[in-house]
Amino acid sequence: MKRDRELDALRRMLLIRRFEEAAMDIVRKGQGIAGSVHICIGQEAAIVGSCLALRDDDFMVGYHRSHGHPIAKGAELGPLMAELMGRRTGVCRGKGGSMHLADFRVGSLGETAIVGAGIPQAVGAAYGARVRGTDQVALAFFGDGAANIGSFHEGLNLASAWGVGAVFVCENNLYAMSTALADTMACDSIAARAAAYRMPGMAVDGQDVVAVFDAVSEAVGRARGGGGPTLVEARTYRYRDHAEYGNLDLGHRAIEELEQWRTRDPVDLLRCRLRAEGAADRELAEIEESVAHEVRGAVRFAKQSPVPGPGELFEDLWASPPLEPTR
Ligand SMILES: Cc1ncc(C[n+]2csc(CCOP(=O)(O)OP(=O)(O)O)c2C)c(N)n1
Ligand SMILES: [Mg+2]
Repeated sequence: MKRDRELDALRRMLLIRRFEEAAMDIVRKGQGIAGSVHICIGQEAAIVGSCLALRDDDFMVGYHRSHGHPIAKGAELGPLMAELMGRRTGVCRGKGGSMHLADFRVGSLGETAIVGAGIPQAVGAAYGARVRGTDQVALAFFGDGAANIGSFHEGLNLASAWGVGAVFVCENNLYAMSTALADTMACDSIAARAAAYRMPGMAVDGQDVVAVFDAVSEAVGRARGGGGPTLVEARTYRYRDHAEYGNLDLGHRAIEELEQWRTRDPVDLLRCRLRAEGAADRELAEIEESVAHEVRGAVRFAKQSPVPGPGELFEDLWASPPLEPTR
């Protein structure tokens, strides 16, 4: 990875972290995010390393823990925060919320709360690119829990049978809600499952953005060149609970495990690498400052935006409503 790209990776990873810290703050203070948010802090290298391997016109599908993915793909922060807050200026005009961010302008096709459901969608997007005769690649992100779901197997099977340009990136954070992967998976490698679908499987250190970028770049190159799909397993860790309601509850895991992973924090690792390569503290501090400024602006934009009115309820939906609203 070239130095400029490493600096860009740091910027994007910090954007994700600060954006999510701001979102957690809004949730805790009850300032306008309904329900919970699923925080990806700790997993930023897997997300950014993968998205940096894509072209702007490539496609990306996220999952329920996917505020970071559109950010890594280049989406504007203001409309994303506005979506979390249900505002009319949100990427889905305030009707999707935290788990349904889609920003077609950057190839972010959307997210879903149905575990594993994005995987076949990416296969469809990759197939669509072939039908249109473009060389666009479609990348699906998902968790380790999704790798035990039927749509993972259906999606990988068809992608390989049809040889489409899809890349499957599993963010293995070792848990599905409060269930440890070790308790529910019959083998200890998700990447090894690729063999069953006659595609390459790669396991990569998900804390190291450069390692992820290199692995996913190889997979994207193969997909774009007609070589078919690849499964990449990025081993990583989430710092927060499954979903964020307020205080951290480590009921299902040991604090020592969390502290151990924090010693290999993805943002810290990249900062260390950049310093070793000669980056000045001032240069890194400037990135921090501009990121903080951007996130403050996004929060201000979201809070100042109006909520959609009742008359907009049926706008932008897939089909027209069969019935008029009664009130
Ligand atoms: C089909 C389906 N089954 C169960 C759930 C409930 N559920 C939501 S998130 C989740 C765990 C997902 O774990 P993983 O795929 O590892 O993603 P992570 O939350 O760790 O990022 C479950 C079981 C769901 N939303 N959809
Ligand atoms: Mg998981």
